[in-house]
Amino acid sequence: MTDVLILMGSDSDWTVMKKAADALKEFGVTFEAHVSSAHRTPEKTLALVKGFTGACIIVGAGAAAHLGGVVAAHTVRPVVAVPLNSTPLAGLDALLATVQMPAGIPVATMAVDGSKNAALFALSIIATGDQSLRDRLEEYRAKMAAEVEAKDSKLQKLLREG
Ligand code: RP5
Repeated sequence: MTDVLILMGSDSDWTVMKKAADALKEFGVTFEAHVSSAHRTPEKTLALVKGFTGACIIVGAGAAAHLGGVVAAHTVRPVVAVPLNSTPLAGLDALLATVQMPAGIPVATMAVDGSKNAALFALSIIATGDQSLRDRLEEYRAKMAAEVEAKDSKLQKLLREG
């Protein structure tokens, strides 16, 4: 059983969605990733969702982007969606189609192209039942904070030196 299922509407989505896969890898969380479209391969999408027994599903899709809603309609597992910038509307189309889900079927929507946060959000969900993963997420944030502090020290030094 893998922890996370990543679905994307097209292989053209992989460049962005790979960042989610990389973040999951970094935390040692297992995943499978598939190209499966809500409208081009609806039966395959349904089979993948119904067959998934892990914790969380991440979807990435551009354009009308109903993949998140369609996936969420078939599972009560948490669905985290990444609206993708893949049309002349620069992701606004995908964002609105995903974030404005009617009440009853929630889809947790990240920023346009926000695939890394999708992985981190999925990790937070999994971490509710996994102390060691929770600790690693705390360490990750502490490291980020230290990096910001280092950048500020550098800026302060520059300002002092005029
Ligand atoms: C969506 O249409 C996909 O998620 C992709 O972002 C967009 C364009 O797909 P391709 O024409 O590149 O296959 O379904």
